[in-house]
Amino acid sequence: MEKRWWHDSVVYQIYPRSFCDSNNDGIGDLQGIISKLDYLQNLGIDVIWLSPVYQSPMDDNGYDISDYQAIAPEFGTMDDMRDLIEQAKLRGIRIVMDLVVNHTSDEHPWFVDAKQSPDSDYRDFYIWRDANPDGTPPSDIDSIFGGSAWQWDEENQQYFFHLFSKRQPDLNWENPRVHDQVFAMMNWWIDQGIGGFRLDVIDLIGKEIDKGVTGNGERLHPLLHKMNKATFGDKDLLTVGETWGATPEIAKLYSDPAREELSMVFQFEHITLTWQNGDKWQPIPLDLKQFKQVLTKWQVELSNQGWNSLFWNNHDLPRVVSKYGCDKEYRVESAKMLATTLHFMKGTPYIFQGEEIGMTNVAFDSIEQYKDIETLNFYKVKTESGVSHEHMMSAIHENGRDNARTPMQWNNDHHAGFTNATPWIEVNPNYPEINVAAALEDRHSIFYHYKQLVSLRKAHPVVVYGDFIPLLEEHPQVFAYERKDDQQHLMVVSNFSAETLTVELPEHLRQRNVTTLITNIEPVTALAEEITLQPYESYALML
Ligand code: TEU
Ligand code: CA
Repeated sequence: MEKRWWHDSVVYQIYPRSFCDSNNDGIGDLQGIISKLDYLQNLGIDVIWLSPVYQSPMDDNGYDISDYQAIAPEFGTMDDMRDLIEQAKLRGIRIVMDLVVNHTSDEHPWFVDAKQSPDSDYRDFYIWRDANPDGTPPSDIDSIFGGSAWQWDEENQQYFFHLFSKRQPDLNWENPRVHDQVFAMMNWWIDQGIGGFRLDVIDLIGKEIDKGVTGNGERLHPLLHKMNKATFGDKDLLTVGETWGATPEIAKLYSDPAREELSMVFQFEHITLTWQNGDKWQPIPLDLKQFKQVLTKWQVELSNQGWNSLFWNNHDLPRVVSKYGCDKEYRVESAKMLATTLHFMKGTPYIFQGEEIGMTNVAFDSIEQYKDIETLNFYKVKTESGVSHEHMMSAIHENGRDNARTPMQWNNDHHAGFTNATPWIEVNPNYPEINVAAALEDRHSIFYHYKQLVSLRKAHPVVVYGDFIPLLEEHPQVFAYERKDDQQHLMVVSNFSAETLTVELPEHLRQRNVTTLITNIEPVTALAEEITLQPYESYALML
């Protein structure tokens, strides 16, 4: 496999609105991020994935863009953006921009113009269709945010198409003029010195509405190849596609370097295992055996072709320690265990802001305290269709996107040091205990565990390129695997339960002295026939 710079990199995702507020208006901003670059350098990360900071009416917190080449005033100015790129570079950190080109905001000048009349030059930048003879929408495709994907436009007497909110009209990627404009915009950003792109819901741009195709259409891969050739292809940039519907076969199409599409994709198969029938509002408990099967499949299938991205959470998902660990008495142990399990796999790891200090889900009492459009839309749709308020609140506590979006907890001052003003969304009340200042003072903190994981990846090529071999596959509570290359051999063992377990080791791992690379309890120096694991105990051993 040809080595690329992102293979041994670790990416840190920033959700700007919730990271750090420099001017006390209650909203995180670019200068706030700049003020925390030393903190990120200390953690050791190589790349920041910056969620959208472009000009936007903020219907979906910036995933609705009205000008791709301007910064939203609440986040700062283009000078601040240049400052961020430069200040990050001085610390060896590259900035990956979030590229949202499945749709724009309804305030984007293209859409404003398109709406003016059917003869607009930009009409075909979007997807317009007549109503059925009985007035109903042209098809029954649903919006991912609830309701129909078709919005009736009274003035135009036509429907337009939106897979997300009605303020996020989908671009028409069947129109080559859309390609030209988007590619020019991407090249402009590349010229600003960015490190790459995270491509929002990119599996949807090959859609063919009249055939009822949205995700993974036939047009998708040729389009991405075209984008690669027209923009980042020869620029040595990291590109990661958000692809909810990817299977390993599909992921190879995107990320096999020979095909010249993307560096890697985010796949969500392990995430949706705790959603009953794919419905996040019907959460079900984690089945660890299934979880291991899915992750193992991805590790094995992409071992020689393509590249994995590794993540437990992001700005759309609940906090990992609450979801797969224990956010109460074993918060510290289980957060470290989850980190070790992820960071020793093959692929590029992503840390979501606050994960490195073990931030947890939040459980607001009232729906009024929630800000996320998806949460609010579904609360309405579901309760109107008969789902109880109690059920929805508990599903929101479990899987709502605002779990990830409460402000970053910097210290135990008022509002967790995020702002001096009233924050746009309330701080998690556990900030006096869980915050960066406390983590930095405690050499056994989750923060230092992450820092060590980042540096172990750089110190040991086997972590980056070694083969992944699953271990104890049938065990319902232990996630274990080996990593191996010609020189080095690692074993990673994690107890995903709050029980003390004794586990028999396979023959080939018994009776040897070992070196512990990282642990959340005590170092291990030798292996006998079996091992005893404390609640959430986890370690990586060099054999
Ligand atoms: O997310 C795509 C997406 O499908 C999510 O909305 C997802 O289905 C849901 O939140 C799962 O819980 C991307 C962005 O990451 C998200 O923040 C945006 O809202 C969305 O696209 C639209 O741009
Ligand atoms: Ca601010």
